[in-house]
Amino acid sequence: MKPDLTPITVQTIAYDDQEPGTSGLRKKTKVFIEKPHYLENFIQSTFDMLTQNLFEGNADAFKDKTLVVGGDGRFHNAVAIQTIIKMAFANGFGKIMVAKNGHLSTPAASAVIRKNKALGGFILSASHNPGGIDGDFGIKFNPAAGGPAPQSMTSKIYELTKSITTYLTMDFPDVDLSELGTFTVNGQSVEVFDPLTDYTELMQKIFDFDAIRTLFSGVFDFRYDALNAVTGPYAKHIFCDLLGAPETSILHGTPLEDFGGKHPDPNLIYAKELVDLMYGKDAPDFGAASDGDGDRNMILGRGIFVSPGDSLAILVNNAANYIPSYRRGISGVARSMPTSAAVDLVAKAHGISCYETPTGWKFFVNLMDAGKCQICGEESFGTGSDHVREKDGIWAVLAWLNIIAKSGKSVETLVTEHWNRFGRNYYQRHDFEGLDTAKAKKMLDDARKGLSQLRGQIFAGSKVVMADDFSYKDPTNGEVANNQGLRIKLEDGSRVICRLSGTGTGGATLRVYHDVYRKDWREDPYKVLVPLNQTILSYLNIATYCGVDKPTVIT
Ligand code: G16
Repeated sequence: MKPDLTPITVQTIAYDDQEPGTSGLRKKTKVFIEKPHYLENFIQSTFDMLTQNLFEGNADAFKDKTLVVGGDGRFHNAVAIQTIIKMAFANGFGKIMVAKNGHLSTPAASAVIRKNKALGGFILSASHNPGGIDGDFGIKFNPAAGGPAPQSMTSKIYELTKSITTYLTMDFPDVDLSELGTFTVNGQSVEVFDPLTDYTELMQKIFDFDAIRTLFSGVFDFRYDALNAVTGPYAKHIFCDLLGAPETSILHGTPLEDFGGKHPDPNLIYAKELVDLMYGKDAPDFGAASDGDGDRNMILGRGIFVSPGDSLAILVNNAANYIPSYRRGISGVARSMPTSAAVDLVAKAHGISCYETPTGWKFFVNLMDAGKCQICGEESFGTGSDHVREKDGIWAVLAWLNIIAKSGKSVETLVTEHWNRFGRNYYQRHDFEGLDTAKAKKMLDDARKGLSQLRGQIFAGSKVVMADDFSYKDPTNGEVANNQGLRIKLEDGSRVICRLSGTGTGGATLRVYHDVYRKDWREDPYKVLVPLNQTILSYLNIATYCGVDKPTVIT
């Protein structure tokens, strides 16, 4: 029986809380399930934003356009994907490309959008946030360049969600996503594609697979923890099938709807099993982990954790020497403002530009499109390059493996050689989760007011040379982003930064970032950071404002 492809107009009510945060719309899963048409409103508003922003309101604009759809496999993905397929059909998309089983990592989505010249794609994920009915769900739209939607798009989507009254859909049976294939009706098609193909091809172009294969064929002991999230199949295919690592090197490699109860965040707290292994007796040579949607990474050597800021700096310093795709040198680098300034020193030594942007990968995208930066990174365990327009967990792991394979050096040697040459940025982020939003905002507002008086004063034993609320002017289009975090810079090169997270789903999360620079790196990291930590907490007066004085998570 032919499906009925008549668009149906459904009446809906608008919500006022659909403003995308640092990376898309993230809410408790129950919000998406229990609030009528919550997901549909966001999708229709995105389609309407596209027709208004790009096609002057032309309703036929999507006829020859492709939309990519996939997600990290978390609970509610399957339902949401079928909703999007029907709405995209009703809104006239010529082709809808859906990943097999709906599983598509964020960097792979970026690769697929770019390779297929799609108008964009929806990625269903709340990234590193826990999943399941009591966890989080999320949706983000990436336009044609393959990166996160810029502010001009997300604010328009938000505006439209506040006044939406109807959306379009169709009534046809769910598409079977378990088999590859294409189904076409009246010139519109749904293609179920293999999510590994385009991404793997790209990795093979960038890295020296032969060198890594040789490394794996020896005694090198490798572990990768996919944390029951989307990268499991990518890791098995790339590290095991193509590079020869044993299957046992992949931990938690099967994507599960609730991540097996895990918090799919690759850091020292949530990837504890891997961390214990890497610090234990007979530890492997190399360990890595990735998050829910595969864009974050954590790198460990035997008994050593590589902080994201150091990882970025070390990759930039070594890429041209060892990784085929970067052999002509790196055109420029970027880091988010709270990320440790370790990469700045490397950029200076290499004579390349280094950009400091607000938190959010979307700020790197314009720089990459303009050819101003090639490798970027964030303290939140994100590293990537201009091969796609998202951060990329498996890319970072392959980059480290490629450097290790070609240099013959261990993780520990690469890190300590780096510190010997450049000095060390001792770095820690303290998160205070679940704060009352109004109280946390008031605390930062009051702290902001005092910043101008801090200049010249002694703070944690060093003179304050700069204290402000970070503003960023995009060098490619002049767009300004204000209020991106309070930062205090000291004469000895150290910095402390405070901002509220834009990815949480319950209350406010205060993030306090400590970045202490020492030329001699042999000091105890915890002792080095204590004075700065104590001074900033008393400056914020967090105990009085928020009733807490200890972070919930330290990374
Ligand atoms: C997202 C963004 C990143 C950002 C991170 C943390 O990552 O893509 O650019 O650094 O959130 O943001 P916040 O400090 O506001 O919580 P992901 O991996 O969650 O998509």
